[in-house]
Amino acid sequence: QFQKPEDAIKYRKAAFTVMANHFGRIGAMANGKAPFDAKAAAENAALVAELASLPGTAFGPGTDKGETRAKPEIWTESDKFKAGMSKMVEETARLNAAARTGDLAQLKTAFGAAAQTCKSCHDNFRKE
Ligand code: ASC
Repeated sequence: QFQKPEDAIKYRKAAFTVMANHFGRIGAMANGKAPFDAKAAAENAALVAELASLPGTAFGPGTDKGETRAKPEIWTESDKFKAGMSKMVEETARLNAAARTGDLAQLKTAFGAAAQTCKSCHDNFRKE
């Protein structure tokens, strides 16, 4: 799947970067910083939900060293890490469903829940 550990590190960072971009576009609407566009929100949420499952595949053995802010706890508390990743996948699926309703209130709620799953892993598993 990955030739070298550094390829996996690059891959997961790229996946997070693209995901954060599209998540941020939804966030701007949810936080009133951009006009609500239901179609754009749905397109972005579909992308986020699809991308959410990718980075978790790239934390294999040997990918704890190099250009990464990944904390060792990812591997020493891997059940907790995997549960956090699964929670992100679940909440981004909910965000996708909420975006498809076209209802801004539902989008805001689901965005907040999804953002909390990002934050929780950053707090626990990412270095400053
Ligand atoms: C974002 C983004 C994150 C999360 C996080 C939520 O828009 O890029 O990493 O939300 O900041 O607290």
